[in-house]
Amino acid sequence: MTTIPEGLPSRDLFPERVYTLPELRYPERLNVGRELLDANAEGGRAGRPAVFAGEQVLTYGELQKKVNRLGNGLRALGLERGARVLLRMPNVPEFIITWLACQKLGIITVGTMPMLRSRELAYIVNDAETTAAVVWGGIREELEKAQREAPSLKRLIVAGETKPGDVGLHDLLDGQPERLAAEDTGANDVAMIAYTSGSTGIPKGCVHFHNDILASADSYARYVLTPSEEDRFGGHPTLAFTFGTGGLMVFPFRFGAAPVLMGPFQPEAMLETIQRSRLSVCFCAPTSYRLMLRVPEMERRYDLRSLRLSVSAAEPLPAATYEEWVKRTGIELLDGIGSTEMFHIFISSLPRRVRPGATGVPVPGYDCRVVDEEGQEVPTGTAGLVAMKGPTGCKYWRKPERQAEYVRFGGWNVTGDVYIKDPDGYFSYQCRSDDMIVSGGYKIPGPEVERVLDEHPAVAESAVVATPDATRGSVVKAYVVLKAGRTASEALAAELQEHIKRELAPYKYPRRIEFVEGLPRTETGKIRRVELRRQEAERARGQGP
Ligand code: 3UK
Repeated sequence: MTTIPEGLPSRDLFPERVYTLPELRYPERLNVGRELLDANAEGGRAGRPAVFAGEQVLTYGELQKKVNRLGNGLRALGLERGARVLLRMPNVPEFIITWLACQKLGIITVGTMPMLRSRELAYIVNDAETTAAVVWGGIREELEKAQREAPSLKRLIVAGETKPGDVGLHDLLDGQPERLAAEDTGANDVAMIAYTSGSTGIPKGCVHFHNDILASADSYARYVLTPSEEDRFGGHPTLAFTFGTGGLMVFPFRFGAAPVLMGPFQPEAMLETIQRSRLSVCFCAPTSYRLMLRVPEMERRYDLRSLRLSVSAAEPLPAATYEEWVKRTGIELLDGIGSTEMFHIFISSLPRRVRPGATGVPVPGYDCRVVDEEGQEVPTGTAGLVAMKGPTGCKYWRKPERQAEYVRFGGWNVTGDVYIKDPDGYFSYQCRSDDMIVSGGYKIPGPEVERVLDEHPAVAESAVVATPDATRGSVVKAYVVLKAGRTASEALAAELQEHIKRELAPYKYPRRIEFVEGLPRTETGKIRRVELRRQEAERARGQGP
């Protein structure tokens, strides 16, 4: 019998984790850092490439030395097993080095999206009680601001550009020994906490154990992507988002392959990287595939023949985007739905068995069904909540009340997505069952944007919903009621947009704003967002006012 670590839900709220594939039988003692790094460096791959970034290539041997030296440096600072360390970095090798060093030491990594603002960061620091952070020099400011409201964060280690007086990541490595034995962690010890703001805007930390992280590689990646050490994995999800943690770090390392790190998404830059770095597996949100397809003559201007698979996740992939990509590039595009709670993809299209418009079938190792509100399976062809069980599952950090919403019906995970299963076993996404807005793969909680809009002195109240958009799938739309004496104008709309970009991660800002006299409400006074969503959908179809 294993004990449940501190910060985790009680046993009755735990997801049922099932290990049906032979590769998922992990030993009781397991360290994900050892499995992903030392197993390669000491298993005959020391000279093989491990990380590509611009002109830089690190072999597994070189990567291991850096990781070990940093691990020894972190230990010298007094950071030990069980400590929580926040990571705030773009997709640079330093992110990977820090993540692996922490894993080898049994330190819990808390990755954060580079776009987060100070109030969002302060919440995470306080909730996870992170005592140290490794921050990229260029994006340190918001974290330094957050420190004022988050006293547990005592120590910043600065990577990239440093200032006098900083503890620099590279100084920490200096003079440290190149050997470091991985801690003897348990398979069910906490390895990382990934934050998601979900539908309400109160962020939730999703805990993943050492075995969860490997399980995603040994189910989804192993069976759907069938990787080899020759593969080069690339794409734009940030390493802190589990879509990127898996696709650009865990999956390549599990199979002795290498990630290709690149800057923020730009369609031409992405196409050029595919060609120059000979990517073989590419991870992007559908919006990015649509933007690449807009580059004139993209399939003739860029040599994309190295790509054997492209993966689309984080938002629904319409049949039209799938068909245009496959027709013009000749490369297979696999849709997959994943979540921060489940770590990675649990329903996916399979190569040569794609049904355009459907997400796909349960990933080997996962059992998925469509259920009603009581957890009863609904007949095929009927819409309901998608529920899943597999080797990974939702474990919220210190949020027992939210845990009960995600893990239901005796251990099934429920993401809040409405699906239809057809008689052939294909699952098709329909919509979200809550107020989460999905735009260009980003998740934006409507209520959070409302709360911050309402802080503006001109705003009496607001309602924020998704509205259909040809490029981004959906965009954020705010209905705003102004305070008496304030007049609607384009300048005020722009000011409200700036206010959101300043206070929250900029991708959350409402691209559309409509000033209205009042908001539709229920008899009990709740805003009827569902009404506004319907209005937006009707207008998009050209039927509305
Ligand atoms: C939505 C999709 C339709 C869906 C993620 C791959 O997106 C990821 O994690 P998040 O926690 O959001 C989860 C929610 O996003 N979604 C994701 N993929 C699809 N909807 N079709 C899809 N293919 O609402 C889901 O509940 O940000 C994706 C791998 C790891 C991830 N964390």
